[in-house]
Amino acid sequence: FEVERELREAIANNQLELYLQSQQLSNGEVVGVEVLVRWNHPTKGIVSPGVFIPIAEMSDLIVDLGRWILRAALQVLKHLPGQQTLAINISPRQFRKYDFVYQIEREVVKAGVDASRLILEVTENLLVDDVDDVVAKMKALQKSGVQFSIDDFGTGYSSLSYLSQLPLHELKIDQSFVQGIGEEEKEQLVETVIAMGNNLNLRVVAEGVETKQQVEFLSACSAQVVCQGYYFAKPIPASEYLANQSQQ
Ligand code: G
Ligand code: G
Ligand code: MN
Ligand code: NA
Repeated sequence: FEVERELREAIANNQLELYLQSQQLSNGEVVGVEVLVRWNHPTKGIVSPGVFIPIAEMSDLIVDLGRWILRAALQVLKHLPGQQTLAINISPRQFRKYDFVYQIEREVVKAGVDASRLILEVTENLLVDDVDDVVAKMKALQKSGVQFSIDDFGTGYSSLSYLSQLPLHELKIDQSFVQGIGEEEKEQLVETVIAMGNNLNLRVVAEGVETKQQVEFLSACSAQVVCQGYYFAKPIPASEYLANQSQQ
């Protein structure tokens, strides 16, 4: 696999770059960021993770890639102001590794960051099989303070009974629902997920927020809902994000 070889070189040659997208309350107050990785390919330019993550996931390459991202992201977390959180996407194959808990704990300790500001985003499909293993790992990491978020919530196959067994901190409403704001059925779904999240004491993040109308609908559902999307900010290189922060 040509791309796989190139991707190994990319890790070794620092061609991967972390981008950050801010997450804010509807009044604009920033509460955290999501890390979105990019590949600065020497000839192809910027390659999207939507292209290379699935390739990395076909082998244990995702484990090395995941470790690189985690290390780089924890260095970013050190420089985020106040109590802002930092969210990282975790691939199922990475999560499934027997030493996943140890890997995360070790890197957190090495970086010297407050684990409770680290959020690991997993998708519902991780919960489709071997739920016991998933629950055990999440509970172990929760003891260290690490938080968990369900990404793309509403698009997967997890059951509510499994979700209720998990030590979760956050739900991220999938952007397809947010972009449906304006249509009655989608609005009802968004409203229902926000109400459920509030009842379960979870932080609710709406993804893919692009318009003022969407922000107004979301904030009318709940003043605590966190918005992430182009309306507020695009993902930008972490170096740029941190430079902007220090100017404020
Ligand atoms: O940033 P978008 O920007 O294009 O991301 C595309 C997809 O890649 C999303 O599904 C996102 O969750 C995933 N992704 C982005 N960064 C990472 C990462 O660091 N690790 C993993 N596993 N997935 C990522
Ligand atoms: O799968 P995950 O939810 O981690 O990935 C989020 C994806 O959504 C990334 O590809 C990110 O670049 C993209 N994204 C972030 N904000 C917006 C937005 O406002 N609109 C759209 N269409 N995509 C967005
Ligand atoms: Mn995500
Ligand atoms: Na998502």
